[in-house]
Amino acid sequence: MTPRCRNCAAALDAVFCDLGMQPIANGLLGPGEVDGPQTYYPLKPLVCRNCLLVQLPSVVAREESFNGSYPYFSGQSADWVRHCEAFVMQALVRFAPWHVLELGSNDGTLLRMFAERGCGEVVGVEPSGNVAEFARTQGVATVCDFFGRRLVESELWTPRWDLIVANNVLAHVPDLDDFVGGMTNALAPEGVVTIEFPWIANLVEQAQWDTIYHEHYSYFSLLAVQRVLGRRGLRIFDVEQIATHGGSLRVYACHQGAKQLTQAAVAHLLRDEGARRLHSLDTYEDFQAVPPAERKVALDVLADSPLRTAGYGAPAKGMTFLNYCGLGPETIEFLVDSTPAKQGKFTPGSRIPVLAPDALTKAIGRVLVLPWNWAEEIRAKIAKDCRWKPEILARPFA
Ligand code: DWN
Repeated sequence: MTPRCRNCAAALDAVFCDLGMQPIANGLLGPGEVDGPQTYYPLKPLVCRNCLLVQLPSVVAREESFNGSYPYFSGQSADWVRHCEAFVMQALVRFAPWHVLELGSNDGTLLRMFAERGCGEVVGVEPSGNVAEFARTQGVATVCDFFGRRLVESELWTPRWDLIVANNVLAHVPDLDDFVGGMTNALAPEGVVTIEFPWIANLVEQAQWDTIYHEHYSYFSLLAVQRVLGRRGLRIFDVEQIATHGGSLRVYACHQGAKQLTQAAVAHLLRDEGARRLHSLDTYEDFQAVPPAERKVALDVLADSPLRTAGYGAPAKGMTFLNYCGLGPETIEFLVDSTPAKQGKFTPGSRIPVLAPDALTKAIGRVLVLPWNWAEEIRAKIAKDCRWKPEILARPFA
């Protein structure tokens, strides 16, 4: 059956790229699973000829990724915590919200900051039970469920939310109509929605192909998000570029008829996207996901080395990289990651053990930083903790 665009329902047949069969990126394996069978799904994002939304067909159910053993806890990165602090202060000054709702609130890192600064009602919605439970231990009221129209009608009912925050969650939503429709129904008449997402301009122009994985259903331009929100009653009134996750956008939206004045930044960035040909189907159909040189360099550099190599960080993006390049424990002996939920597990597909950072001993002469988006923070940690100064590598290699 021909897949349909999750924004406009047009038939999808234009291919963005094809990264072969890949496991679920955050589907880390327990010790009892590492030798068992694994499930792989086609990682072949398509682009809608009608609205230019780049997207993975919904071949993987959201419950496969977001369940009781989701291993990503956003507070593990100090740079991310600093990013949240800056946003919270900016949002409090600009909007002075009382009722704050965060969608995909993860471990409560951001919401706790709103609660500590006196907001009257602070609630998170997080579908992964283990992460939601952790947030509750941090004192953050968290509804463990998938957000959408149904949840709004059942639990979050009255449209009282002055600020709805959706950071790095829109890409994870298979049913955009249900999710964004729920935002519209929950938002106070003069409320504001803020949405952060990796900007597809960087994926295309910097070949950030490893950010494509089974967990990210969609890959957004500003134009695509404007169309997704516009079809469900929301208007983008401001936008800014931010540095997180390889370069993202933060958009500010409100009800179509709300008083917020649309800032010139929106038109400017749309014009910029046009100039970068991101409003042209050809740009997406011609996308060469993995620079051939990079895959070869990865294999030459990593596989043919006298140095024993470990990886730093076990990010979802790292799973695409390891599996697409065919790198396993014979090349990268283990990964270290500060997230307790990832330690003692094995990477999906490549079956590389994930250990705590103290596993990095001087026997390791080379370290591959898999979350290149946090390379600076990780390089500083390696410099401080590894007195023998291992060689450090990070994408892009070419
Ligand atoms: O969209 C998503 C983004 C926001 O976060 C989700 N799909 C899941 C996740 O993607 P990711 O796993 O690629 O994100 P990160 O933030 O690049 O992952 C960094 C990993 O590295 C984490 O497992 C934590 C770890 N880490 C560490 O061990 N020591 C990170 C830093 C900075 C460190 O110092």
